[in-house]
Amino acid sequence: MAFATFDPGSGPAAGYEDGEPPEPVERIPYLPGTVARTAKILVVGDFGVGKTSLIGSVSEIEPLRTEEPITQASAGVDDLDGLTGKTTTTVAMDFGRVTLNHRTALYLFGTPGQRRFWSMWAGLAEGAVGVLVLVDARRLAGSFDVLDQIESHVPAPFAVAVNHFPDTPQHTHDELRQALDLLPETPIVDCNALERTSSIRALAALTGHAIAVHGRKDRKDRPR
Ligand SMILES: Nc1nc2c(ncn2[C@@H]2O[C@H](COP(=O)(O)OP(=O)(O)O)[C@@H](O)[C@H]2O)c(=O)[nH]1
Ligand SMILES: [Mg+2]
Repeated sequence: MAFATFDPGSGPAAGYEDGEPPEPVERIPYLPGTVARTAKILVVGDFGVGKTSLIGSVSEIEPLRTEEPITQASAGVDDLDGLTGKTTTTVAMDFGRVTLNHRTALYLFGTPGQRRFWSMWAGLAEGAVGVLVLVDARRLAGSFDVLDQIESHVPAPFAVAVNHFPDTPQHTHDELRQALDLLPETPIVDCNALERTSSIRALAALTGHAIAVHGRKDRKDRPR
């Protein structure tokens, strides 16, 4: 695969204060004519980590959302601890599209975070070149099983994006790598799912990693 890299600049993800409006996104209904390659990316993560927000912040097409109000019926089933303000939840999937550079567009498929929907992940992952695992460092334990599920049921390479909320504790990447038991080559990036540039930077890190992994696999499979 020969993707050009996207460089949206460096620096830490800016933190949004609660109530601050997200960056507006310019919607572009049609794929630019220069795009020669499209890739499918799965966005996964525990309930409330920011999957719907990330896809909404980057998508150039009106994102497909399947949000429904959280009702009393989910009390005791979905863990809302630490999630004040979350009133809706994804019940099927999120879908969006982003042009990473003039040649490459990504189609983003967001999975529902509730455990009872995890059996859908393997199906949604079919054909995906990579998986972005969003993590909320305030509730790290919720991400352990997500990573297990990805490692055991989804063969695509993955990267971890730590979504920063205003009260997210400061952890180094080494501490997070250890806590989440990640391999040294698994990328960890910081992001703010409400901010387009930051979210694209996370997707670009995943795409770069996926290309490297697929490239190594292709070379290994090539007859000598
Ligand atoms: N401050 C802040 N809030 C966020 C961020 N990402 C998501 N949220 C909020 O967290 C809640 C859950 O996000 P959502 O995208 O629905 O999570 P999902 O369940 O993973 O799809 C929503 O109220 C979002 O507005 C972020 O980066 N910063
Ligand atoms: Mg959602």
